Amino acid sequence: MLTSCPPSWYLPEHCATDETVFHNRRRIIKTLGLGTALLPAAGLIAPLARAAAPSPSADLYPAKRNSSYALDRPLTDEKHALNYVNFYEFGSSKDVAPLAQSLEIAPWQLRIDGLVEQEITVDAHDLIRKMPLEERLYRHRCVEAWSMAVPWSGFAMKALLDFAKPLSSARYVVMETLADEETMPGLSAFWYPWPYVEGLTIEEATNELAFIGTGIYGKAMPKQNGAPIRLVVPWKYGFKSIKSINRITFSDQRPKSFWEQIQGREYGFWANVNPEVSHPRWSQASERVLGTNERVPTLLYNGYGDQVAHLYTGLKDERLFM
Ligand SMILES: Nc1nc2c(c(=O)[nH]1)N[C@H]1C(S)=C(S)[C@@H](COP(=O)(O)O)O[C@H]1N2
Ligand SMILES: [Mo]
Repeated sequence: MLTSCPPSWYLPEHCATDETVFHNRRRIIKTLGLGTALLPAAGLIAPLARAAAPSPSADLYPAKRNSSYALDRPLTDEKHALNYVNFYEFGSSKDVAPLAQSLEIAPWQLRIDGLVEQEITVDAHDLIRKMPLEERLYRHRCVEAWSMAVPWSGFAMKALLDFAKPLSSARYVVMETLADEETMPGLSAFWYPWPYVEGLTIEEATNELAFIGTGIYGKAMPKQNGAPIRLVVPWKYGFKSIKSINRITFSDQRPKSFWEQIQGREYGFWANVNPEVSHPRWSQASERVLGTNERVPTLLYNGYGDQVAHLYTGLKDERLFM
């Protein structure tokens, strides 16, 4: 999306506060000094050992396929979906799958707080075991104009809301990714507003398509794809589908998402797919299919208009498509 250098044309809002300047100094020292020297060891040796440990919920897969979610195109070859990833916590290249093996996914504390009947911290693997797991085939469209079609395992996000019991005053679900400097080398890019944050309205989160991904290709979620739990919202650009969630907050305030904080002119809250609304720097009319590199036309709401278009009828003044 952006390069790994601090964009000279933009000062992220969070860099303007004194407190952040203080934290950033620590990170600069880490980045320039010892941190860099240790990267080969921390980035390659320890992760290999951790990668060997299977997920504690690995026995739950494959989950039964829900045939209501079928596709008009072939599935993407697994090797592409698992090795061409966006996960900025591990770096800004697409090749971070080996680095992501340093993520420690068990135990995984998931905090549920804000406007809920009772705030709670649960272990993600215990939660997954209680949820109605199924497999769905979904299209995925990255804002960078590449796409894939993959079999996700997981459960309807509605089931998570039923578990969390938000108050009627809650209007948004705000999700955060773990931000751990020890295991996530991408966090040394101090100019990004960590932790990664995303949000949906309650209406979006309870729409039947909104899915919590816990696996892919009939197996527990690989670390690089957002283990142990991530969001999957296929009618929106891929950056909305936040990985490795460790906090879910119910709020009456609309959150400012990670990419919106970095460059609000290019990335907004709604981010619904629309081939007719260009990104300020490129067209969204077509997409490159991972694996074949074929170019195919992009579809409004990524082809899911029947299920979701009604969510936006009263919101004509909003920037729905970026
Ligand atoms: N925490 C976090 N979540 C994230 C990202 C990220 O960098 N960090 N990248 C997003 C983007 S841009 C895309 S396209 C998808 C990619 O998911 P995949 O690697 O499983 O295909 O994850 C999204 N979720
Ligand atoms: Mo993306």
